[in-house]
Amino acid sequence: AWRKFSAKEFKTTEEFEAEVVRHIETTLARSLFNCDEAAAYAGTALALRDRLIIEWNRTQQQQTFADPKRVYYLSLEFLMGRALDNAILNVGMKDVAEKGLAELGFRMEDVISQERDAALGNGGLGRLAACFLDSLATLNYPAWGYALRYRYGIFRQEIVDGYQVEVPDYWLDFNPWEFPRHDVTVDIQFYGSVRKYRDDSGKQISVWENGEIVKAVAYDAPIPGYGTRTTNNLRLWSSKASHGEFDFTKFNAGEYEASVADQQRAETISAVLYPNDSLDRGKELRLKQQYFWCAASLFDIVRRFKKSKKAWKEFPNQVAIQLNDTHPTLAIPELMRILLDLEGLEWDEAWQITQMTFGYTNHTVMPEALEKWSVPLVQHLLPRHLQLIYDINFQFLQFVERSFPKEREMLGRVSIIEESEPKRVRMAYLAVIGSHKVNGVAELHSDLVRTTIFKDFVRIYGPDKFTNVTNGITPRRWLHQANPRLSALIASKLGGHEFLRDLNLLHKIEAYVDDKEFRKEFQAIKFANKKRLADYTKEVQGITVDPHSLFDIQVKRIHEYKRQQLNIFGVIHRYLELKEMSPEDRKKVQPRVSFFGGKAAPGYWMAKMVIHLINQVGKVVNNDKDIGDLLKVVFLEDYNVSKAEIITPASDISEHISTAGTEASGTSNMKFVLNGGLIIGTCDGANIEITREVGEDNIFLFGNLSEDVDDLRHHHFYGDFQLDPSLKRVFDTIRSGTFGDSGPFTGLVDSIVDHGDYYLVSDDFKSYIDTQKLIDEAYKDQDAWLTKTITAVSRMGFFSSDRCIDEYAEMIWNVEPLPPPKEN
Ligand code: 26W
Repeated sequence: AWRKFSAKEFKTTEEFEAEVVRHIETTLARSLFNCDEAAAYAGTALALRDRLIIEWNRTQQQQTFADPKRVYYLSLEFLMGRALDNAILNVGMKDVAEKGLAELGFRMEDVISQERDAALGNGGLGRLAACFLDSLATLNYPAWGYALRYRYGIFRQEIVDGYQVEVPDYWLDFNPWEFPRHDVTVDIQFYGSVRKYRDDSGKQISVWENGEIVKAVAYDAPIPGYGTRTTNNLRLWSSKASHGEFDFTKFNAGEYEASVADQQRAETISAVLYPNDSLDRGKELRLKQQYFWCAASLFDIVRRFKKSKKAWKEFPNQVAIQLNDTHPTLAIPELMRILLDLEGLEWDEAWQITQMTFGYTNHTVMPEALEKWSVPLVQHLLPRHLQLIYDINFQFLQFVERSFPKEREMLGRVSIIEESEPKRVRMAYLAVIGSHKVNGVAELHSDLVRTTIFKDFVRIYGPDKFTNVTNGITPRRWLHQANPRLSALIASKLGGHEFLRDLNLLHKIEAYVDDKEFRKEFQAIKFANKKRLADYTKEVQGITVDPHSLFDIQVKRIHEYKRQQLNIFGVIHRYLELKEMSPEDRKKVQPRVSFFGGKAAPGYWMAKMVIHLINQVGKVVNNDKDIGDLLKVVFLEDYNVSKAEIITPASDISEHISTAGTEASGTSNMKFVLNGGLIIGTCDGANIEITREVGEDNIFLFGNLSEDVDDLRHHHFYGDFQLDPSLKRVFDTIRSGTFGDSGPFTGLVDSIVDHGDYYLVSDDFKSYIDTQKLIDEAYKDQDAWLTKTITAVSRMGFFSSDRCIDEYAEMIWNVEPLPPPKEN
């Protein structure tokens, strides 16, 4: 029914084509005679954009008039990927565009692939934020995303001689999806000092002055919902020198260079996305980014609130701000600064408003990822905020002291200020203290949040402040767009695409698990998707793989805790077994392709050596004539969102094998199962809930449990550590030079043999390779395998990010949807 909304749609193919042509000729000033795919992309994007803008403006107007409570999602990362395909889908004109482009002589797929990814994120956290925006718009929640407009997104990865090389990602050359708002700017202050005085009534006033000013300029991007006219806004801030082009006083004084240098320094703030996703490095520029973005966003939010002329106590009824990890935690003291210093509220009222406004999502319990800013650095850059943080801490510790008078040691443990040298601000504690709800992202993770890092805070605030919202993924991108043929098959059985808005409807396809025709098509789709990845692998990596093989895929950031090393050691083990098999036995072997993909943080040596090892093993195995198609190893270069859309639908098995208790949730696990692949995984993150939903028979779990990890680690040091014998053989092979110079791999091997095997690779190795054997056997029974995959897909409804967003809305934000008016 929603298709009749006229503003979003072209009525005819001709109308669409005319608009594409008009944009190519006039907006781009290009002749149709040399119209290449890049021009076709630009014309299509611009034509579509015109339709989007109408609904975008309408939505914003409606929200302004209705003035409902809004959600503001503060995330330093939004890993959006490409916009065109999604816009075409959400505007509801896939068929028109496909036909129109064909008539103009283009294949839609080729045109779509002209677009560069908007890669403003590292991995899971950034992609989650992108899925959330899609769901927020689809469910008609009045919501804004706030982030930075990085000139360089996550680096492009090239593999040279088997090593990762980072190449800058300058992505803004042509970006039709952003709209500069040169009239929406905010002055942001850094450095300076705080002057205190008493006003006539004797009230203490703090003035932050004599700082350096940098301008924040807003760039907006439309976020269309699926099957609705709601089009929300993603606002990205760009930094600029406060005096415009350059400083005229300096210029006139003959200091031309200095004036340009000032400008460049200001623009550096939003220049580049930090490529670390699990290590806090405490760099000043990163703190600058965080404050710049928080201050600009809060100013914007407060400005919008003040337009409604409501009393300050109404602020939490109008505004919900979600902190995506601790990166935006400075928003808490910044709101306090606005309320106290600029608006003149009293402490208690300001604090109550602040706490009621914020919610904090934690995405990791690993200590090295928890942000702690050095006190001298904060003092220097944000003197007023440091005072406020100390004031917040003082009030909080008083409260703790009153509540637990007999537990003095607790005060030091929970203090926002860590008494180290130098002292550091524990941002996670500040986030907990300044929010009314704290959530983890999968059940196990939320339990760990409650029992480990925030244990004391559960006692202080009571258990209700801490909750769980299990992550989800948008079925629009991760089913319909990535796997159109599977989406069509499901739609053909369910009588339409409603399941894309209500993913629980998928359970109805379980009724077709024995349906011959359905099974045939389901299997054919999987094969076609594997064929597509095989073609891609040939084209890009130059490696030939047989799509009849079992496709085993692990794509995610490279990290020791995610244990790609376990996977590649397993591959080496498999290779050694194959080598010693008789020709007879080899005939019975299930051929397999092991795909890897993912970026290593540029400074993360160990992760880079894992990439190198994978490539070296690939070189040897793939050229071993003796082994042929029995085993191939592929490292897919530069894994990103648009590549994930090709890779995800092509797995038979995907690997989610983190050390138990370390992967907060994982979200690609959900994507792979939704696309008809099974999982090999540990009892970690959302794997546990996936098991609960799809059933134990439809997933391959292995390895030690989270509750045993501490004891195992202890044992490595104080007990007698026995290296798994098969793993020892793998290490001997590496050391012997089978995969080239073993020097680069010393650290990898030593971390397990000599340095305590923190990630329990040895402890889990046997269980891992045994489970891989089970998988080989299970895969040979193609009928039973197919039954498992279909069953699993039908039970994945829970993992829609729509469910997830509804939970946030109800439990944390207390916001209601604002549906678009009926078309008159
Ligand atoms: C300070 C450096 C830094 C930067 C980013 C530390 C930590 C992060 C993120 C929290 C890392 C991240 O992406 N975490 C992932 O979040 C996903 C969404 O909730 C989860 O599915 C993943 O399990 C978790 O690793």
